[in-house]
Amino acid sequence: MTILVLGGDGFCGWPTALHLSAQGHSVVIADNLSRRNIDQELEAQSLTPIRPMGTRISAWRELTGRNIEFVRLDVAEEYDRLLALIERLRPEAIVHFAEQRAAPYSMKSSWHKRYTVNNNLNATNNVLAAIVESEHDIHLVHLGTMGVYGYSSVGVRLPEGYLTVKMTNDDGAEVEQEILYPANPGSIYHMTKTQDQLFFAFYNKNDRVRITDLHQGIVWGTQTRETRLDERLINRFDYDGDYGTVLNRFLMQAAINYPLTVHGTGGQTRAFIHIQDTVRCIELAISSPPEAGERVRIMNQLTETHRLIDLAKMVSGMTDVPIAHVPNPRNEAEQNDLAASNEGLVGLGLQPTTLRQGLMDEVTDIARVYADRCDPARIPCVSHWTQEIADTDNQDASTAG
Ligand code: NAD
Ligand code: USQ
Repeated sequence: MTILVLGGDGFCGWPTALHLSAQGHSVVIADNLSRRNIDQELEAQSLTPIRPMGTRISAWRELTGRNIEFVRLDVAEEYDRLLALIERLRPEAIVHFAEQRAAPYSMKSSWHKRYTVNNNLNATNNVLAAIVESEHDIHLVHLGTMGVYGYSSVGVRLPEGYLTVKMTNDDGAEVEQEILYPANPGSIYHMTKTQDQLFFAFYNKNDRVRITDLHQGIVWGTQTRETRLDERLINRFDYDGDYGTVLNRFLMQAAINYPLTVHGTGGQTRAFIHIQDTVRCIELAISSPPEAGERVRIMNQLTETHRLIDLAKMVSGMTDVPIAHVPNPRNEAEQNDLAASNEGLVGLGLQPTTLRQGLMDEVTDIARVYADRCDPARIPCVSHWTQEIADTDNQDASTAG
């Protein structure tokens, strides 16, 4: 199959591109390298030494004899080039990772809110419009988020995307309808993902575009079978306060003996998946496309759920690094329950990597090895959800100081 990977230089995109190439697919990456530019803006860098795209691709060719083409392209801004690329490649599948994905980054300022909305919504609309204009039957696989459902305790297992609701009509009769699960985003970034869902529903209904939307949990880990082959293929590892996600941050903090930064009580429950399972899920989604005319297929891409305090205790127990309850910069529930179905991907053959299997390897093989590249000044989360939260945080800091 020819597969176009949009955002294929990123944390999920790069190992996915390698994995699909290793499976024998013809893979083309399009990426505008905006994530690398954001590192410059934030004066942060991946804990792991990620190589320039040219080096990554030539190392892959040298090791495996397989070619990956790279096109530097802004999916949100360069519609004509995107369309021309799709018309040239005629891919069977497009995997869409090309969005600004950090919630804290999306909440830093009005500029960051506007950038995230403009980038993410235009990227998704452009891909869909280009698929329609190309007149090719292309399966779009999108990386969405578990965050579209929100994190309030509802007391039921979250379904995979859709909810059956019952309403009473004017004659008193009960009418049943299937709707998208009510969106409840917790950040501007998460909000863009809820809006992506409406684009998908519309293009699917109007143009019969075949779409799989994967509602992914927080990805942890760094390496996959393919990125491990050579250091030039190493995947990125974000640990800074904007892009670092919670479990990888805890692992890196443990490696440098930095008290684990639990926001508030740590009663927040979140969904998790290892990066090796991410690439496998995408492979499964590609190999099992929806039929023509089928509604958008939504699958929850997670393998387990955990309370943050339990994760912190687990990491602390393995490493003896203490836990620090820091003020929460986010506007989110202090605690929530979370149970979610993941039958779709498990049914297709996903065999989950559990957290306990790889946690300590991650500390020893990655976090400790590259600990000298860490700048501890980049660890605190300095993006506040509201001015009021920022003011309270600053007041607390000056009182403590
Ligand atoms: P990332 O920032 O590492 O990668 C995104 C890539 O897309 C980057 O290489 C960036 O340069 C590129 N990109 C962004 N905007 C672009 C544009 N307009 N044109 C071309 N390229 C563009 O993020 P990631 O962690 O790999 O996440 C990939 C996708 O998976 C995101 O859509 C994210 O919402 C989703 N996701 C990630 C996680 C996670 O924990 N990392 C969890 C759930 C869902
Ligand atoms: N948190 C801490 N300490 C930290 C960092 C975060 O307690 O040092 C807390 C946050 O307050 C939050 C939780 O950990 O309650 C998760 O934060 P996160 O940054 O790990 O994850 P999130 O902002 O939700 O975003 C990440 C990805 C995003 C993806 C999402 C999946 O960056 O692209 O969509 O995970 S999900 O969480 O399922 O919505």
